Amino acid sequence: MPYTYDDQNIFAKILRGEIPCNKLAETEHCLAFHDIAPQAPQHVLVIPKGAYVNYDHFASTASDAEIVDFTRAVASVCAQLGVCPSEGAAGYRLISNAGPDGMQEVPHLHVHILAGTRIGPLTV
Ligand code: D5M
Repeated sequence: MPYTYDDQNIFAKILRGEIPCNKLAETEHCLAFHDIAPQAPQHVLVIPKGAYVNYDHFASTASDAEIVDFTRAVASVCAQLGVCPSEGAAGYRLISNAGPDGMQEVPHLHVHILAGTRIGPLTV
């Protein structure tokens, strides 16, 4: 089934500047902003600027430059938040929900960065 992207989703509106966000960082291909309903003391979303529904859409169709930029942007935001174990901090969790089973609400690829507390075990 081909990927269909709804350009009326809320993150597309943020990218077009139609609604505000609490921006943390921006790169050529990505935007990072604070989640509006934080689930941890630090809860940031990183999104590509391109029109990708989810991770598998992005990984199969984005350019290498976009993929590298996105991967590094996530790590850079973790560093900015001061949560990287490689720098002696206590760590973080990355989550990217996809589709109904993943309980994805916003159909634009995003990675959640959750940190600032001991995140519980993964459960289903
Ligand atoms: O998560 C979608 C996430 O997007 C959820 O944690 C709330 C967040 N959200 C929704 N609207 C906004 C705005 N306007 N700013 C910031 N964060 C927002 P999902 O993985 O799709 O379930």
